[in-house]
Amino acid sequence: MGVEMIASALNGANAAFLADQYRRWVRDPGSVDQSFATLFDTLGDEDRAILGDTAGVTWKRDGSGLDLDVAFSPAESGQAIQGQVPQAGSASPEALHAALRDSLRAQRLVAAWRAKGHLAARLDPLGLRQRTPDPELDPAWYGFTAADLSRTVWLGETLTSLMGCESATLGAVVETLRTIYAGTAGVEYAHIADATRREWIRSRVEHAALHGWADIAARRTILQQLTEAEGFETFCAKRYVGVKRFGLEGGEITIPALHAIIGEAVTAGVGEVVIGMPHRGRLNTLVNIVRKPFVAMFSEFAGASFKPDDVAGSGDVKYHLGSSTDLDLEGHVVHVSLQPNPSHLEAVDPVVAGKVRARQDAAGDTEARRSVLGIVMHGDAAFAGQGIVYETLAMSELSGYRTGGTIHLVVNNQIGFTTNPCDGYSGLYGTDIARSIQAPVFHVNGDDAEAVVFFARLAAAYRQTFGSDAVLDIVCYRRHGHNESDEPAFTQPVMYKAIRTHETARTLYARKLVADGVLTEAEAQAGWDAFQEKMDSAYAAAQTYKPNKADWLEGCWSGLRPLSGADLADQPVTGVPAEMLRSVGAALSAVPGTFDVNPKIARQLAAKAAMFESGEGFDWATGEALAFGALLVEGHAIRLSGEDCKRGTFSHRHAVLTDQTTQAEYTPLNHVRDLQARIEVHNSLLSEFAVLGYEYGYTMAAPQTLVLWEAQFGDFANGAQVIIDQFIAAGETKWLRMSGLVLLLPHGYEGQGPEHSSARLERYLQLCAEDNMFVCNLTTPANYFHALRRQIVAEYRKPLIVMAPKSLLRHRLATSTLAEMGAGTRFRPVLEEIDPIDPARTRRVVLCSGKVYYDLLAERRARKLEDVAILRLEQIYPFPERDLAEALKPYAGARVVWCQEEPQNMGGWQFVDRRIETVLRQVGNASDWPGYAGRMAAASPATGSARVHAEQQARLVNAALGVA
Ligand SMILES: Cc1ncc(C[n+]2csc(CCOP(=O)(O)OP(=O)(O)O)c2C)c(N)n1
Ligand SMILES: [Mg+2]
Repeated sequence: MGVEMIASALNGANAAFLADQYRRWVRDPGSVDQSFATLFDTLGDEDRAILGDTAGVTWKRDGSGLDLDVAFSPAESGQAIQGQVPQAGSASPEALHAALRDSLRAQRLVAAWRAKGHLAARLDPLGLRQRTPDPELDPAWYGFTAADLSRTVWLGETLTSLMGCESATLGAVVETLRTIYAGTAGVEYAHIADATRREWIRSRVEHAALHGWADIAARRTILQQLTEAEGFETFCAKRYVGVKRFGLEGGEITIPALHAIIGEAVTAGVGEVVIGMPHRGRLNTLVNIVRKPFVAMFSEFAGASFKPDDVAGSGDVKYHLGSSTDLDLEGHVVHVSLQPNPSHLEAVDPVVAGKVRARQDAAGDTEARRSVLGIVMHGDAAFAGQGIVYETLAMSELSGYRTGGTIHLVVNNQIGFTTNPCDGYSGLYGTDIARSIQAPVFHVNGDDAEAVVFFARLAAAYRQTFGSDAVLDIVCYRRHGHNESDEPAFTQPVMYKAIRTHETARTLYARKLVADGVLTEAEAQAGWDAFQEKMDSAYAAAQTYKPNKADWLEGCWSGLRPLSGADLADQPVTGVPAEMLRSVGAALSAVPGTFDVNPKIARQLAAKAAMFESGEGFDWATGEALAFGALLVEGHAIRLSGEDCKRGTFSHRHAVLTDQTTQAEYTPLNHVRDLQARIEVHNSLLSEFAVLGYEYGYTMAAPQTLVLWEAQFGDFANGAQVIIDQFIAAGETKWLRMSGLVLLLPHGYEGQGPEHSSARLERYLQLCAEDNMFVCNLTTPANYFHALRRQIVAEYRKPLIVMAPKSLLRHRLATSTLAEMGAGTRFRPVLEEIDPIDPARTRRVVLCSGKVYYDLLAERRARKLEDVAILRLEQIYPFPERDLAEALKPYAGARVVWCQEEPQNMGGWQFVDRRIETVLRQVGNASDWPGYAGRMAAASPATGSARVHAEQQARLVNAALGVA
């Protein structure tokens, strides 16, 4: 309709003239004749958009001047036809109508190619995967016939940016589009809503010649990097036949791509790069990118450890280990590290992001966040299948978690173990999830080395420009089986038939360079031989090589040391002078006069002030705030993140207050005194796996910051089980990487049903050995205060798992005094009887942990029992054997009973029973083993019925106290 109207309304004008009028009208509606103004006013959105594009009124050059932005030179295209813009009135209305229709249709065609051209790209080096041609990329879809291809169409600015002219034959336009968008790279960027970003990509992709950019030096460098990548794999295959290394063969171009990303980023100011990656090609990356010495690598191949013998630790297989180095890239020094990781694919993604964030914070780069770059490599199957990929992507732009963009490099070998892509994901590409965060995705054929390097640099430049994630999907193949002893032809016979005759990326590239006269065949061969010789000598040296130091307590970790047995014998002093606590208290109970505080919060602030006046009645939240405040005053930053943790799930924390008029936020703890560290509290996205992984990653690079993750309810942490099992519990012994991360896991049986009762204490206890972490089920704010401070005051770092309270947050008895946190005080792993119970007359000792203590205490007081003592085990691991023995000694004649709320197969019982037994023997107690009072073994942690809960709870309390 619009098209017809324009054509007839013009009556003798032409498309170019029309576009010019439109351009003027957009700038100033009064500058054109009223009839045009009326016409343009009545245009529909789509026609207006097309006309706008044609007239070039929406297209803005951003002129950022990156050298990737190779200036377009029309001479290069060879197909461009300089269009003649006919003058108004020089053609018949019919001809003008036809020309205009051509223009508008061709516009749609161009738009389709920009959005969907990647579907026609030749991405598979094996040429096996063919997509059905997309009709929207065919001129016929728009009504053009084969005869129309030779007709000149006028496309104005649209074509200038593509071909350097305003008109060209339709055939030439299609050819140009095909060359750019359907060559060896497919660019997905049309989904990006921000036009500036789209234009940034479009202009670079359309203007830059993918293959013209590399000079001789650059081409020789790419060949050298391919030689090193392939040379290393070849050498390992020859020397270590059948040894598992998850070789990179078929995807060697990954190494030049990594070099390119790092090089581009460093030129743009990046000083540090943190890499995470899976098994595939890890050894290659270690030696060729992170510069792990070949000699160290080959000594590990020979079975030697990665660490000196006098450093404890169980170690890990070599394709999980990390390493780091300082590289000097043409005068720019960059620190590059590769994170260790477990087999669990993609679990390292958020860990890398968290570590990057910590390094940025340490550098004071808290706004732009460009100084430290995270690169995460992925297998194609894992990227498509693992939910943690999405969770990590989803965090990337959030204020508490952003890192200025991560570069994702997918080593897309078109297979996952034995699984074909058609069974690996739904949708178009295995990378489709990245579109959900507006990330551009560059798919590149791994056999086109220069295209891969071009897009690697483009991804890095995009990240540096916009501070957002970008994805480089290198489509390659896996030359051998999943690992070195696997037979791929069982399941992929056709693919492997093609692979057997497919030449390596290095061979292809070397031949190309020889053909282009960049170097001679002899030179290429000499490069290969030189590298093999280098490895031969490293191999020889490896036979006697011994690592002389472990790399774990350097840089920001210096000053810390591994935990020793003596550390557990005596708790460090974690109390602080009362004046310091009071100064924190003053900040906690006040808001600026201009702040419109919620009236209920105002009452809470007054209650806090009263605590400090009396020195008594400190509740849980205040104990926590005091621990935080004292650390901040001492110069330690704090980072707390989790779902709704600013306020606190149970509305108890209010670490960040909200102005009732302006919604402005105020964090009292950041106002204790002028020179203090800062606390950051972040409400996280609704994820456990990624957020816990992220905070763990943060602790990797911030040993002097107290980092806490809080679960909404404790058992939601099981969504993050991989981080707990593979990183938190075992990271130190496997990789020599300490973490002081704190997990706050709300726990306690209060009738709220199966999922809101238990934080699955038993799971953590099962993971405890070799003093790998603290597991506490605390009952007093003071002990919580000390446990938190111990995380930083100690000279080592250990994760701390806290079964955190719910009802105890407001329990009248679950309070502490200021004196219990004062100078000289410390954490108390066992709390003894608080009532005047005479040990000599005590018939029964109930040993318990956590909230059930208060149920027992209340019942004993109600029944006025005077021969039952109640002791609390505040720290369950490391098991405080000596403290427990001290506490039990006075009750030699009493029966000892373990009481827990959890079912018998859960909670602490199965972990503590034998340990208590040992202590009973030590102190010569009358009972040889502890009795059990708790819920019966159960499949589900708790009943859904509040009534049944109450009955069970009363029964177990009575059983513990030995009453009916
Ligand atoms: C979370 C997880 N599940 C399963 C595995 C077992 N596994 C190891 S490699 C692999 C296939 C990975 O395929 P892809 O991601 O494409 O990487 P590629 O080996 O092809 O490089 C599988 C299933 C694993 N390591 N981690
Ligand atoms: Mg794969």
